[in-house]
Amino acid sequence: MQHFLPPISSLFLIVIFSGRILANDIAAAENLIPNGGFEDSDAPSQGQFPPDWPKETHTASLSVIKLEAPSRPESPGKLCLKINTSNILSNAGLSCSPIPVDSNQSYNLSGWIKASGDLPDSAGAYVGITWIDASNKPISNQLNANGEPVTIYYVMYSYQSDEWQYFTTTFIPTLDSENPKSNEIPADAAYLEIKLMVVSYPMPAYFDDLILTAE
Ligand SMILES: [Ca+2]
Repeated sequence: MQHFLPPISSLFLIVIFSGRILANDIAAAENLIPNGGFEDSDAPSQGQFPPDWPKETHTASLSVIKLEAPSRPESPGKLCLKINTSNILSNAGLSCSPIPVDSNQSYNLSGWIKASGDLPDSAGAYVGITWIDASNKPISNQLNANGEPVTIYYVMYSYQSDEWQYFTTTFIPTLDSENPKSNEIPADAAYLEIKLMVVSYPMPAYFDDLILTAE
């Protein structure tokens, strides 16, 4: 009979392990993106900023911003964000409110994106991020081909199919501030802004269930 009873030390380890799983589950539920699932709205609407997504990324793109039902089939919510681009307006997007971050901490960003198929001479739908310093200035660690500061880093790109695609990416504190990598958080970052965009793509794109968690 005693053979089947684990020693006291094993029982103690099992309890500790269970506690850690529970703690991880709770942490996973803490989405740092307000309204990351686009559910905070009275009704589907067009031409309005969703709550907590207050900024356009392109001039005059607000007219094609729409909250639409149904959402992604497996989503816990009912609405998703649709950027309803067309031949008339093929560039549009919006940004969330700046999210306070600690540059010494790692973060995971995940979400779902859906485009409307491949088109010749067109780009597609993008998820981008911008790190912002304590004085609300976008941080740039590199220049583009025209010598202009790059402030948006792209973490997901889609054009193909009508299927929802999942993406997940982890940002870590910068290891070498002289040679920052795209998955590293600049040491002077105080905020993170997430940008959902359609670029040179005259067909709708959809976004849903954006989640940012501290690791
Ligand atoms: Ca949703």
